[in-house]
Amino acid sequence: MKIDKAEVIVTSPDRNFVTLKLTTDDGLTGLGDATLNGRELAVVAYLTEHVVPLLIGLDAHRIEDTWQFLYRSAYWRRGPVTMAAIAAVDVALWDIKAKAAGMPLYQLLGGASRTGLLAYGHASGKSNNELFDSVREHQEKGFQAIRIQAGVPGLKSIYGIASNATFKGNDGVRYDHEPAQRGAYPAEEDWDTRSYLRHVPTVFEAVRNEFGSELPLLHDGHHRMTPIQAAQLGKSLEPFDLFWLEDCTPAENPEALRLVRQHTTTPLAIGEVFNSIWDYQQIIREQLIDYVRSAVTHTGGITHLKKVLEYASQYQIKSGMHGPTDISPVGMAAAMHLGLAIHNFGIQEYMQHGEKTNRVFEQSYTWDNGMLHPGDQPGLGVELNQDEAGKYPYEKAYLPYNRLSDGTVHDW
Ligand code: CS2
Ligand code: MG
Repeated sequence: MKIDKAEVIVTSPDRNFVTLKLTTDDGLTGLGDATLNGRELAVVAYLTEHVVPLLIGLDAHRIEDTWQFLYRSAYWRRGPVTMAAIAAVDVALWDIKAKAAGMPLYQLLGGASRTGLLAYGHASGKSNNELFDSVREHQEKGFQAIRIQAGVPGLKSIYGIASNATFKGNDGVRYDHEPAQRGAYPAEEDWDTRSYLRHVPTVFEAVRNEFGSELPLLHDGHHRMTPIQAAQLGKSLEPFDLFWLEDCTPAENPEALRLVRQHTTTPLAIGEVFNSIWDYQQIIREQLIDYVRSAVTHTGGITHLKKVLEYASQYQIKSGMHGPTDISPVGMAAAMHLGLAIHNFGIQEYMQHGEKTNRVFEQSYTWDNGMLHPGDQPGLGVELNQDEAGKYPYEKAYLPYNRLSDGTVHDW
């Protein structure tokens, strides 16, 4: 079974997505997500110019060998663009192999280790009342775990607050927070860590008082704190028993997490901007995190992320795969199949895609009482409607960036 055709499909229904579609000489097709939010066209070029020409004629069954060929033959290794491109090929080949076997993909990964995948959604609000409404809406939609992001007094705009926290579109109420704004230049947001550190504990105290102590609550620090500030926040949130504090400090310096770990027992999740096992090596070996945040889409696909999670399982570290709307339905399906099969599944991020996106990507996953399941269609269970995709051409979009009050650029 040879790869006969490889297409890079860019479409922008609710936001930009890059999808690789492989077709074999016996007519089987496979999809892979290659979306890198704000840098989509870099991956398009990497695939179109440097990868697609090498795929034609390869044996579609040789997934590991193709992975190693694309990784090692490039000479220049790792990085989000390379690993997103390799991920797209990898997932498309897994999709094909599972279709050829007549099985849902998770069956080829060892079969189901659970009946469903606990998911968490994103609640947000500029005020506590707006936040509480958003939490209630997520509970009404079935979410059993909820991420809490709140406005900070004195800051004009801040990460994670939906422009319209409850998007009342044709597909009903949907939390809609696409951080990447369409436009020719990144939006500038403001930031002040001290205001944030003073405010966040009051938000979680209010949420616990309103919703009780049982509801699993998560929070995303989004890379903005120094290690000692992250330690301070983790410690101040201990009374509110978080499921996790995410990206508490920029992850390029793994040793920073040693200091955070010394000061707080709040569980830590890191890795949505990581793209290889080597990014995790020290923080897994030293048990500096509790959850691996990578998405299949950005970490070399199912083949590589499965290796990361197997390494993490030796240290009782679990998965917490990245799943915002910039992970396409193809990437989400890959995450669900992998999450269903591995033993050390933790939780799956799940921001529901919009109506237009769901028309472009025909999916067979299920969402029931806060649990996801990839479904039992052969393969990934996602098909791309190329006519529908053609209605939505690419539109340049950038993630925002931060400046402090004195104008210094800061992590967003
Ligand atoms: C966030 C993302 O979902 C998350 O945890 O960190 O919204 C992130 O900001 C975007 O995926 C970046 O593209
Ligand atoms: Mg995050």
